[in-house]
Amino acid sequence: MEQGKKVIFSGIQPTGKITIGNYLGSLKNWIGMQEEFDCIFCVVDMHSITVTQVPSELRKNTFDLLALYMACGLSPEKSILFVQSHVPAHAELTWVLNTIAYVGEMNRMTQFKDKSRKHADNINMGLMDYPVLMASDILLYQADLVPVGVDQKQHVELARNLAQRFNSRYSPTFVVPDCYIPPVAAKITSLQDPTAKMSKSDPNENAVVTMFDDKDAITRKFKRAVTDSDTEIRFDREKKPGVSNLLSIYCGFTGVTEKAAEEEFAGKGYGELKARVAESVIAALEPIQREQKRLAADKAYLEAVLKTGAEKAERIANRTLEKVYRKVGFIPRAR
Ligand code: ATP
Ligand code: LTN
Repeated sequence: MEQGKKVIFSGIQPTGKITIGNYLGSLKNWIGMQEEFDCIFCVVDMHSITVTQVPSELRKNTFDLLALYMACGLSPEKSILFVQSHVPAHAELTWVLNTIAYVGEMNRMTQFKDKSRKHADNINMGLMDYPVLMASDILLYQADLVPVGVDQKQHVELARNLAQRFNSRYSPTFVVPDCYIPPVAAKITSLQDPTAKMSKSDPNENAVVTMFDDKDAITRKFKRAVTDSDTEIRFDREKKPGVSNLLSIYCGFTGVTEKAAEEEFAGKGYGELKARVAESVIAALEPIQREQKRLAADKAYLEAVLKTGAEKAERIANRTLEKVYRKVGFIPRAR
């Protein structure tokens, strides 16, 4: 870590197939940050067991996600890439932060309420504690900036509050992180219900385009995407959420501005819009998919990346955890 550079921390859960929403809202924005900042990117496997997982699938998804990170352009030379469960400090700091997080504020977290509704048979303590674990991820590395999709803003706010609360109750310890929400495509919505977030746990396959979908699947899903009954192609999130979502996806994958996209599609029909969006997604995903496949087949390499990543991450995390333990009054273990 270089002195004076800002620190970036972010992560994605290895639950199922990563969607183009995850990619545009988070992963894609991390790539360019590697040049300017000290970046730490995590596969947050501990978060994913807050909903029921099949262990063998979780293992596969973890490697697949790391391979996807690298295929998209995250470099283990430039950034720290690691798996959350390899660094015990995440769980350890969570315990301490739990003691300054209030049940009332945890109960108000939107994602907790949503997931409690979706998984009514498994409202476990981990699901409620999820945002505190996320705060630990961020605060352990003294991150200045957390690039996430808009749905995670409330969780980053909680991390800020916990950092400030700890700092004022004990003494300055944590950097108070800022949230970075991308200017375009911060919330890609479902292709079947354009008012709902595109989510990798959505059981309706047609609603979601994943980073692993082939050409035919992508074309088919966009063809079936819900739009509206008028014919005009323009951004209007309120009145035309489906069309706006398609335009956002197009802008996200091509780098074209919103205004330019509107001009490009002026007077065209929805059929053409859908076909062109599909083409832009296919063109962007094809090289990523090829590289992801190649990397995922090289387990030994991925394991080596994770080993180095965990060692680097642990050094930083343990420094923060030691400070925290000292401040709360835990006596140091004799060496
Ligand atoms: P799940 O459906 O399993 O809850 P998820 O699809 O919300 O998962 P996460 O692992 O929770 O995925 O999120 C990873 C990152 O992707 C976060 O930064 C989140 O804000 C971002 N993200 C998720 N869905 C979208 C979306 N539809 N549009 C933009 N960003 C998104
Ligand atoms: N909760 C996040 C994933 C996540 C995360 C983090 C993101 C876990 N820990 C730390 C940024 C920083 C989500 O996207 N659902």
